[in-house]
Amino acid sequence: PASGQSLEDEAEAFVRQFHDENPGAGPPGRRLEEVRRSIGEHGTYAHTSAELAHAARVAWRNSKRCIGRLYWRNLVVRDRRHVTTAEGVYLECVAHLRQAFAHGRIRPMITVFAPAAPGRAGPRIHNEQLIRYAGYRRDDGTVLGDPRNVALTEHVMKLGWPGGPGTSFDPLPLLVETPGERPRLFDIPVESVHEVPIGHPGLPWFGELGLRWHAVPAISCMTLLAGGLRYPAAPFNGWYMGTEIGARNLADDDRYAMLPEIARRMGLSTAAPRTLWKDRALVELNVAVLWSFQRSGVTMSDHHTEAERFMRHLERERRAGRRVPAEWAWIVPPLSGAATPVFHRHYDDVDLLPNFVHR
Ligand code: HEM
Ligand code: NRG
Repeated sequence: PASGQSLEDEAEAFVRQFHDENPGAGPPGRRLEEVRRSIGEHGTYAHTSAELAHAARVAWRNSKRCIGRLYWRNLVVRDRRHVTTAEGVYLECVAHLRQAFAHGRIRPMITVFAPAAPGRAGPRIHNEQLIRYAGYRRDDGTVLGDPRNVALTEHVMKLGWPGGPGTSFDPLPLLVETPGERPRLFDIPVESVHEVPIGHPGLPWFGELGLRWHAVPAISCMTLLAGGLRYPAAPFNGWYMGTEIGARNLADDDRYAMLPEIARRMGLSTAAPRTLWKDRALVELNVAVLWSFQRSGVTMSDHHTEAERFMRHLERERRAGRRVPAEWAWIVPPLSGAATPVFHRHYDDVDLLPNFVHR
């Protein structure tokens, strides 16, 4: 159990919430009896598939760092609790990527594998996301690829990964651990890693930078907590908001750090901060990312649209009589924060269940 309550109490709160929010399911009495009996006899219980789907959607609704929650009811839930082998987990992750990509019309989706049970951990995916780019540390201390993933890259290479082709954008293999098996590595088929090459609508040289990014952000390092049960392998995805790539992944000093080169190519003086060369390079990089995803037919939202949607979400949830937990520092976009409505207010920073937590 997550909240410090007993399994029984968390299970009961969850079952009551499920029946409250799904009047079609009738009163909770019989289900509560059943769950109590199962916990008494086996030390655990199993969610019904309807409960599991509700748990995943509400966990998204309660994700206080996520600006994209307006569509929480539309989350597609793939119930794969019967899949327990590493190979099975890997194959289902590949299927998830294909179904979520959906030819570019990205669908928010979660695949839920077996929960942890008394005396048996569930399966686990060690990667932070299903698709991550390798970061190879060179002898001079610099990094080829994504510096964020140096530790994972070194780890999988120790486990036998021979390394990719040696570009700045080599997808890492999936590292899956199941109870009773050693962690195993699986290459994601190249045709399952959809990527967008980055160009710019008005700067012809931009494509020469060779930048690209994967289409689907699929977080695989968080545990789904619901009704006192833990689902350690429950990868989920939505679509990207442009700033995640344009103002962070490709821009941060400790990531791809592209701003100096972009500014140089734009002919800006990088001598003094007050010329705002970083800001001007950031804007063009973000224009490039948004334009490129659109050109490739891949769903992506901009931070103005996503902030507007989040304001609608706040209003809709208020009318439903629910609190909206949110963390200001994560909700406000990393570019033009105060030019979006989400900047100009306070949020309710509270932890509700079901939820996703870092391991
Ligand atoms: C965080 C956008 C879908 C759960 C975030 C962040 C953004 C975002 C911008 C902050 C990320 C960062 O700063 O690194 C979106 C958009 C979606 C979407 C545009 C489109 C539908 C989802 C879905 C789920 C989800 C489907 C779960 C079912 C989360 C969680 C975090 C998060 C748990 C916090 C991650 C962490 O602590 O590292 N989202 N999201 N989001 N989102 Fe969403
Ligand atoms: N910033 C991270 C992804 C974090 C989650 N963002 C989403 N989630 N859009 C990155 O890879 O840049 N989602 O489920 O859609």
